[in-house]
Formats: sequence, structure tokens, C-alpha cells
Amino acid sequence: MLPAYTKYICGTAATRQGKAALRELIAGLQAMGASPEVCGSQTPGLPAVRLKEVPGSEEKAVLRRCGESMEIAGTGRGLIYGVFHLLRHLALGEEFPEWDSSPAYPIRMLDHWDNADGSIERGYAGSSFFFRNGKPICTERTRDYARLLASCGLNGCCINNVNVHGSALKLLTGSFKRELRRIALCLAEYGISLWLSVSFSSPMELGGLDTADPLDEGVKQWWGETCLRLFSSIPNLAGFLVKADSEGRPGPHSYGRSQAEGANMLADAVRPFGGKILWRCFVYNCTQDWRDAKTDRARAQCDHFAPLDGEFRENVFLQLKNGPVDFQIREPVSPLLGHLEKTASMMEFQIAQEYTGQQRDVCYLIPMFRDILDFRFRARRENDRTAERISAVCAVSNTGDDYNWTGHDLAAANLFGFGLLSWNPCADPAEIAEEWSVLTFGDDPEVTKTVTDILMRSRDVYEKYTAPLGIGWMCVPGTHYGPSPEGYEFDRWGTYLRANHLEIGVERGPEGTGFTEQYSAELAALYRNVKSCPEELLLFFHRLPYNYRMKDGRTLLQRIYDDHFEGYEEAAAMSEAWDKLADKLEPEVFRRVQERFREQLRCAAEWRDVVNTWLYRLTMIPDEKGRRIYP
Ligand code: GCV
Repeated sequence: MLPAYTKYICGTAATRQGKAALRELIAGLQAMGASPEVCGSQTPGLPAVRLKEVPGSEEKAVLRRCGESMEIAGTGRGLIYGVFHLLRHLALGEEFPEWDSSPAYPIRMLDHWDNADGSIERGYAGSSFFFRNGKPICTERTRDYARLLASCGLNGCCINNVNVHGSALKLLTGSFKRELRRIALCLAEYGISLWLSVSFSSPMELGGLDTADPLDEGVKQWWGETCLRLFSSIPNLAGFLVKADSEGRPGPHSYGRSQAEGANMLADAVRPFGGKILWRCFVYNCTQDWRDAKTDRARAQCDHFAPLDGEFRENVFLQLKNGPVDFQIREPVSPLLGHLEKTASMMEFQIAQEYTGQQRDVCYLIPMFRDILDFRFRARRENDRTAERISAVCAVSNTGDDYNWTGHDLAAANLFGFGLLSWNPCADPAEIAEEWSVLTFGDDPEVTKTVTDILMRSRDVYEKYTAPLGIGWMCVPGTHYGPSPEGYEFDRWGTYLRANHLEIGVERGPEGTGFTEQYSAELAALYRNVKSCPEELLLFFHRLPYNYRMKDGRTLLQRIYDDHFEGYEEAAAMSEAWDKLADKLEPEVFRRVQERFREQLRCAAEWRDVVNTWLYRLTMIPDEKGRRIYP
């Protein structure tokens, strides 16, 4: 039963965002079976939802009960968040608590790795809805996307791949001015800012200059003029995202300049327009010789950026991946964050499940993100959690033009959860999962329990049947789906297991690459000592013999065998639990997810058998429980 106040909506909206809030309120209430009457601001006695728009651009929203009415107050943007918050709670059937809330971060965005030809790098949900045939497009889906983001509390998106190529380069030239303007306006209505990825060598690629040296006057002038043209024609453009000196991308290093010199030059160019630069820290040697055991890719972020702390302009945000390597299923938190005292940083998560099952396997990532946000850099220092050290958050998007947006229906929980966590980094992942389930599938308690259980177990299950204990990189090169333990072993990417018949892993303590020493003294001590190192990260930090004794007395190898057998069984149990919901869900949704589970089980069996067999053949040590391994 909806509360009485849902019969009337009072208040007028002045701005486009306020009007969008009003529209969403009407549509949302109608979808829940109400027929609200909109009656301006003249009806003080009626129980109503009262929208009170105040001037400004803040995102704060306040909801409070005034007698029988519910008042939502805020700027146009605030009203949007307030309305979605109210609708969520009504849909959940919850007694509505008062809400006075501002987001934890001013920038909460999705990064799309969409290419101009319509493909998506690491995209697992169809093609791009931002680009088709080399051009940006604005369609009905753009508006739905803006609504989707705003309903989760997000406020920005970068629409093109950080690997800028093809006609995406021309986004800076004015060739697509009209299309970009339409997209920007459509997003702006829901408070979503537009960002563009740019190539550092654009002055050469587009401007015909013979250098992109950030200290060159001609280069500065080119960027200045480009920004003037771009920012004056695209409302709501927030700035640029830059992948420089990374995996073959051009950058300041080519000219003997630092990352700070590169970023600052662009920061100066966008500053007159209130623009910002999101500068990625994914800088590492991607042409390593596998014979070289000294170079450690995990060290690279800190080696490059820690010495530059304090050298970046105020409108630069260093965007760093959550771990030191590359979105593996288990990594420690990037030590670079612990070094950035005078530089704004942005945490980059990946909800596109590149290494975490590619939206074929279910893998709810929100508990992992929450752990990362809770991570403490120094136990004795106040306000020293990741959540407090960062100034902004983003996630690589998991969306595409698939009917259900995310390929796997359950992968939408990652988008929703990322949005809620970026508004409130203390939000509870289990509550988010439960809430998402009710909002998506309705409030049947059995469905809610099953879906929440599946989501909450899924990351551990995925981790068990794939790469063990933080070692990462056992996936098929290139596609990154399915097992290939030595696929990256003799390659150039700095991703080595270095397994032989006695030992496995890279030693990252002081006797090895010294990576542990990039953390604060207390964390370095924790990680460097194999006895205190958290077991789930043991093979990230240490090279160990297979007969190393884990805390529970099992050998390292037996633990890996057990995890792989159990991981498969647990995936099968999740799939069976889903099957029991057949009569309780829309047949099409039920069938889609069931098919994904079939694929997940096939893949989990493959991982189990390949990893176990590979280790058995190396070590010739059998599984203590005599389960099937292929000799
Ligand atoms: C966009 C990984 C991915 C690449 C991606 C890169 C990055 O290496 O495999 O597809 O490129 O990260 O984050 O820049």
C-alpha cells in the first residue's frame, strides 16, 4: 500500500533538472500503481509529495515528513536524487526514514571504453550506445542511460575509450559538435557531466604539429584553442580523461617530460572553462623481457607517481586502479594512495568484468570495493582509509546496447552497487544486494534470499576456481576469459607466475622486488612477513614452496586443489539455487540467467581441471582426497 501522500504532487520545478525530477516522480509513482495528481504549489492542506526547488547546483537532497506530506527539497540536481531515493524506498515498501544527504565525492562516474566504430573494448553487453559507424549518436537510450545513472547517484560519464583511435580522435575537432552537444544536453538534464578521453599527441594527429611536447608553446596554444572551441560548443563538458605513456599510448615521457608536466599543461588548457583532467596512473613497462626478474610491474604506479606528489595542478585528479596491477580478482590496495598527500586522486574500479567472468560468470564486486574503500593505510592515523584519501571515484562501465544493459542480468547489481557506494562509501554490500533484488525481481522472500545469497557468495566462488591467493594472470591472453596458466608466462606484459616443480610466485618482499616496502612501515611489516601476510594475498606477495603450511595445516598445493574443487561445487550450488526460482520469475529473465549459469559451470570446470592438472603435472603431488586430476 502506497502512503496517502502519493496521491498528489505539489510544487513547481523551475530548472530542466527540476522538471526531470518531477517527470521521474510522476512516472515512478504511476509504475507503482498510483495516479498522482499534480497540483502546483497551492494546496497546503493535502497530503502530498512536495517538491521544493532551491537555486544552485549542489547535489544535496533533503527528504522530510511534514504532517501527512513528504517534502523533497534541493536544487534541481538534488531533487533528482531525492526523487529517486523516495521511489526506491516506496518500491521496497519500507517505512520511509528522513534523509538529509550529500554524496561523499563530487565526481562519481562511469568510464566507457567505447570505440567510434561501435565496438567496446572489454565490453560484454553488446555494442556501444554512444557510437555507431564512426560517429557519436544520441538516441532514446542516451536519455534512459542518464536516468539509469542518476537513479544510482552517479553524475558523470566519459563516453569514449581511453585508447583513443580512429574517428574518436576527431571528437576534439568540431566535426561532431552537433552530436556531442546533443549528448551533453541529454545527460545534463539528469545532472550527468560529459567527459572525453583524449590522445596526448592530438596536436600532431589533428593539428599537424611535429611535436606534442607539453612545454612547447605551439602545443600549449593548440590545446588552448581546441579547448576554447570545444567547451564553448558543448555545454556540460567537465574535462578530459588521459591515458598517457601507457600500453603504447603517447605521453610526456617521449619528450623527456614528467607525468606532472604533461598533466599540468592540459590542466592549464581546460582551467578557464572550469575543466578538470583525470590523469591515469596505469604507467608501466609493457615490453618487459620475461627473463628479467628484477622489474616488477606492481611497483610501477608508485615508482612513477609517488615522487611527483604535490606537483600537479589543483584541477588534476590522478586516476588509479584499485590494485597495483590490473583489476585481478584479488590484489592488495594500490600503495600509491598512501603517498598522495597533496594530490587529488580518483579511485578507478572496473565493473566491466574483464578478469572477473566477463558478465558470463556472476561476480558481485561490491563487497570487494567496500573492502578497498575501508582499507587503512596507517592504523594510528585518523581519516586514513581509502574512502577518505580519495577525492573522486569512477568505474569502467559494464553497459552496452543489450536489452538488459549489462549482458548478465545479475551484473546490473554491480552498476547499482557502485553508484550507491560512490554516494556513500559506508553502504552495506549485503543490503545493496538485497535492495537490488527486491527492486529488480519483486519482494518474494525466497527470491530475495536466493538472489542475495548468490550475489554475496559469487566473488569468493569465482576466486576459488580461478587464479589462487592473489597470484592473478592465469587467464587466456588477449581475451582474458578462461584458464591458461602459462599463457602470459613468456610474454612482455610483466605478468609472471614463475612456477617450477618446487615453488610458485614472485617474491615481492625486500629480498625480492621490494614492492612491500612501498607501503607504510606497519603495512610493509605485515605483508613482508609470510606468517602475517593475509593468506588470501599470499601468492601476490610471496614465492612459496608447494608444501608451505597454511594456517589450517593444509599445504599450499592442497589448499589450491581444494579451492578449485570447491569453487566448482559452489558454482553448481548457485546454479541449482537459481533453478528453483523458475516459477517465481519472468520466464525470459529466468532463462537468460540460467543460460549464463550453464556457461559459468562449463568455464568453472575448465578452470578447475586446467589449474589442478597443470600443478599436478609440475609437482607430481597428488590430491590428498584422490579427486579427479588429469595426469
Ligand atoms: C583500455 C587492461 C585492458 C585493456 C585496457 C587497459 C587500461 O590492460 O586489458 O583493454 O585498455 O587495461 O586500463 O588502459
